[in-house]
Amino acid sequence: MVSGSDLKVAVIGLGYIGLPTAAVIARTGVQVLGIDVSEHVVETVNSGKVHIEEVDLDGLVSGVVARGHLRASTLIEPADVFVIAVPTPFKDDHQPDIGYVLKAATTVAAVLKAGDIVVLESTSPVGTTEQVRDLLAQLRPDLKMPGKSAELADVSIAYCPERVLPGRILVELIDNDRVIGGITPRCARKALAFYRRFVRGACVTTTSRAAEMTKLTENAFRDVNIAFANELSLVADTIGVDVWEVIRLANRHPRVNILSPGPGVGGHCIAVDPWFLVSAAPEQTPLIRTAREVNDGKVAHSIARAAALIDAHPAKPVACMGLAFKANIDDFRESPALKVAAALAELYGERIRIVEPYAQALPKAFDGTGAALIDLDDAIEQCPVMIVLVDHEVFKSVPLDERATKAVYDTRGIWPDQPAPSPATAELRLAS
Ligand code: SAJ
Repeated sequence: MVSGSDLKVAVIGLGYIGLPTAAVIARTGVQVLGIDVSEHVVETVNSGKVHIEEVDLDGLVSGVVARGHLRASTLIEPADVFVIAVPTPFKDDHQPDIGYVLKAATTVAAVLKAGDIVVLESTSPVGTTEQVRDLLAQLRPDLKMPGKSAELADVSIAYCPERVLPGRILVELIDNDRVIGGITPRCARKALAFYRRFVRGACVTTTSRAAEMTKLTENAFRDVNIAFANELSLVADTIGVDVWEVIRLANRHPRVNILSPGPGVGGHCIAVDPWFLVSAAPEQTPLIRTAREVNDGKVAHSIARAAALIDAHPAKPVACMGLAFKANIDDFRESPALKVAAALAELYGERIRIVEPYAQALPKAFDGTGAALIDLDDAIEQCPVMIVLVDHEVFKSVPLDERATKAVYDTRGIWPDQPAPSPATAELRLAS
């Protein structure tokens, strides 16, 4: 591999993973070219700005762009390392869609040369990296591809999943351990040398297929564990017990660590990736599939419980607290909080007030419903009914004396000291 600052890296896809990755690599002094299909994204990055909210990303991007280490374009250029970080959604039937990955590989094929490294970072079904290799082989018959023959390959191809947590991306990109799966051991070693340039965590090599399954396993593990917490919340609701107290108590056991129930599981990873395992082995994955169904089902349950509380307080304004898919971020994609709030806005119209400090305006889902975006202070003043949907820090800090008289449905358990609802409301809750 080319050494030092002569190294040229192209990152394909400047989204939530690609842009921070490109910026972190550029910070090491390497020349990074970010490729995106969106003119808007390219222009934003080239002007030193960011199109996504992530802690400290704006300062980092403006710095590396100003120093000339990061540049964006819609057009690919030759490079020494290609990092593919594009979305891998699923289709309506929960089958994975690797179309963007294959399109990115086609883009790379146009400029690929002997000695280059191609790394796929997108969460992908097992076997995708081999499919990328096969596509590159088909498009570039002049280059020897790894694993195709006993001959030494011209290019190295590996899979290295991102595992960063939104809100902590810049820290975790550096500190988390990385799993690097090569099509061949030599591919893995080449990719390892690249990641060691900017990763402080341990870099562990394996095969591309094991690395692909590892990534899916991590997110399925979290989904199954959240489903357990969500199922407990359904049991507790049915029998009239405070699930938060039960979890706090159970977690005092040295080998029990139950996660938190919520209004469902959102984001573009945990609610998606387990389906890639289910689709690979449908007969062998009843647990993973059921966990997905339990978590998805929590949205309807939360709507019903919120509606019961709202019905118990006719004509009163209702504050829906939060729209983001999780705490302290501005990402509303696949958000259960947004789904619950939008359904309540459809049902109750202008009675619904949305509090979301991370939104400038209400998302399209609220168009025509009459729901309004208000700030937290107005909600505390105006709304006797409160539905907590996101555990934003700013919501947690509302003291009891400002909410003691409110009728609250707290899907996130952020206000453990909230007085129990009146008996009439409790009955409605149990009936829902
Ligand atoms: N959630 C709960 N209860 C919990 C924890 C989470 O309801 O106890 C909900 C959140 O509110 C949110 C969803 O689950 O709606 C997912 O949030 P998250 O914080 O668990 O995960 P993500 O989607 O932000 O990031 C995950 C991480 N994976 C794991 O923790 C195994 C991250 O490390 C991955 O890099 C990321 O997916 C990804 O890109 O795959």
